[in-house]
Amino acid sequence: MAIYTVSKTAPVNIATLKYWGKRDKNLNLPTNSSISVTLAQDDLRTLTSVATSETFSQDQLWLNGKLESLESERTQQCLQDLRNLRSKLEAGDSSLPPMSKWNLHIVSENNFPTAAGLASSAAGFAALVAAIAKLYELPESASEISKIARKGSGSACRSLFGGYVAWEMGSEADGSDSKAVEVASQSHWPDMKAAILVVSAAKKDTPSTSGMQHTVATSDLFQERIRNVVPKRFEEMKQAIQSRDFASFAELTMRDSNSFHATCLDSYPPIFYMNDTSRQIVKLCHQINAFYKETIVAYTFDAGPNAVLYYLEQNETKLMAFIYQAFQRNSGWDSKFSAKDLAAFEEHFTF
Ligand code: 2P0
Repeated sequence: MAIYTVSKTAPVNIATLKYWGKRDKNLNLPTNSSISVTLAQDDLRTLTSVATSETFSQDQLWLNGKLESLESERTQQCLQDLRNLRSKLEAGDSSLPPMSKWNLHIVSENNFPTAAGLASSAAGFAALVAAIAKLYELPESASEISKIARKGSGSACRSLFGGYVAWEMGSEADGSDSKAVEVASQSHWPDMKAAILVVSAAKKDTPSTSGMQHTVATSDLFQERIRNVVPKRFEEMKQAIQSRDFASFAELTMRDSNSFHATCLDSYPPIFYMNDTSRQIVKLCHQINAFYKETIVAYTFDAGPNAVLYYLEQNETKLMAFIYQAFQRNSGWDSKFSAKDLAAFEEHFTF
């Protein structure tokens, strides 16, 4: 009996305009559109291999070497949607093997520690859905397939594309227009780099799904964010990416991270994702930009304390000089950058 098998990778994506809030929990429909940058294929990514055969007696999943349950409603939804599309294909071509009726074996591995507090569900669901879509030879576009990944985890829809990606929130109640689209390919702005500063590897204490529902239900500031802040920012950020305007991209990114965390703080009781170290990093980035009299770095924080810094490759030495210095001087992040410190840095480094 034949076994059909396919492998796919999907990288982690880091939002620069944050998804936070659902208007439909079951379909994972967001309250606002979002934008992200997908990391390169050889950086943080999930590799998923799928196999199907008439002989497999049940669906099975091995995640990072461990047998895991496939029973979650979200996963079942993704599998069902993919099988429905395959079934339609089979109905039109009787020469195709009837894979839609067969069980799947899925092996999925992250090349980064799942416990490092870095978003893994986005890459995980994107790789799962992309691998099965390829196995089933589905003709649908990446945007169409992204709608299935979205049901697994909202942010997963954006990892179906490389480069700069928008998740358009859509307006249909059935989610048929809530999908990811490419804003620009990675090669459009290839010198963009991301550095991840792991502040804490501990598991976050408020999971994203319940955290965002709590914010939607209790924060007044959140209403202002989705009505009056994000729609304008969505257009401005796409424009900044298209015109490779780093200063604008960086300011919008930092403002949006701050806005998202402000709505968390405005939730009642409040949710804290950033910690003192995160806030030191925010301060440091602003000091670095002030020091160079040019915006060379942007920070962003997701539902946890770890920082992602965006910068252009040509500014790497300028940025890292400060980052290493901050670590060395303080054996941690308890840094206070006085004017004297900054003057000393200037003497110390030739950029
Ligand atoms: C984002 N986050 O845009 C935002 C910013 C976290 C902060 O997407 O419930 O794991 O699975 O749809 O996608 C994290 O939320 O939530 C997230 P579900 P998801 O990247």
